Amino acid sequence: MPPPVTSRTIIFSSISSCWKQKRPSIQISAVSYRKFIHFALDETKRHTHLAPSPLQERFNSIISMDGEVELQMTSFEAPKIRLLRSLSIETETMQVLDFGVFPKPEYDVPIFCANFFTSGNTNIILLDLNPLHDVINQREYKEKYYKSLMPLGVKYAELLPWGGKLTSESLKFFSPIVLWTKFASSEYKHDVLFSAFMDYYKAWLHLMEGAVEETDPSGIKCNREAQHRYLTWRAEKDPGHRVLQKLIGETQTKDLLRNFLFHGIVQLGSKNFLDYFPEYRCEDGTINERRTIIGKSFESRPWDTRGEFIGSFF
Ligand code: BLA
Repeated sequence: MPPPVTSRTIIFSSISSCWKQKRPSIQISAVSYRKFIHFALDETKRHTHLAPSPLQERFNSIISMDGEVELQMTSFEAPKIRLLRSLSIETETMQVLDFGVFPKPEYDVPIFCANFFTSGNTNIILLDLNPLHDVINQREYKEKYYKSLMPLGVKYAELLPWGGKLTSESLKFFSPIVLWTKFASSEYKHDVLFSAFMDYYKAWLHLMEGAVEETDPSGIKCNREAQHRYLTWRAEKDPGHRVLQKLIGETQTKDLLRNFLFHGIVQLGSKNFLDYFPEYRCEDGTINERRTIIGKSFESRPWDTRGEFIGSFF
């Protein structure tokens, strides 16, 4: 019989040496992010009409090169949503969720972003409503979407404290309510993460529901380019690349990144990575493989509780 579905299940190992010592070793079975995806899909369906994405046919399941790991993919679209997609990996030792929702260019709402990497006892977590436009210098955009969400962000930033220094360039893709955290697995932390995910997703759906369609072609162009720049950044520099490459090799990883996870790179614009991020250009014209040119920084949370940016880019 399968074990009951809880975020953690305690298994008493039957390894004989443990029993001999009358001290069963306690193993914590792997966390699962499956319920996160179920919640998001159910909740989305309560607000809008989800239709399968044309990408679903080609991106459904990939088996790793060693035949041991399955990467599972799901994708949908909706009247205001260009692409809702998830990638999940669940093995005994590693659990990954990359869940993202990208609005159509007619809407300037943020991009929903949940990236969870769990390996053994370690959890590397990024949860945010990634802003489409600059929230460090553009007060209007920041206030439009994040002012009312600050109490939510402050609550969870206390429960899931800042994860320490990170690629400085990434910060411009984050909002004042970003949750960037690392923690050792515990039932409590995973429950908090699930609550945060549910609350952030409901908040995002609410923004989406209230979003008014942009009709001015220059406004649509601006949204499209901002999303294209975001996709271009992530398809090139996302920290998960190395793990994916190890599992499925370079060619399949590139295909997965460009045509599924960050689909839109080809469709939404024609600029390339170096057009957007020229500081990564090497002398021979190639892209610098380092993830950061500036270096890692932001030891502590660079946003205050009112959503003011208090960090510095030097
Ligand atoms: C680490 N993932 C990180 C870090 C961030 C993110 C900020 C800290 C390292 C750093 O400084 O960059 C996540 N960064 C993001 C996100 C954005 C960004 C979401 O700029 C969006 C704009 N992570 C995944 C997936 C895997 C994964 C799918 O999302 C694996 C398949 C792994 N992330 C992963 C690993 C690390 C990490 C292994 C630690 C190793 C490292 O720092 O390189």
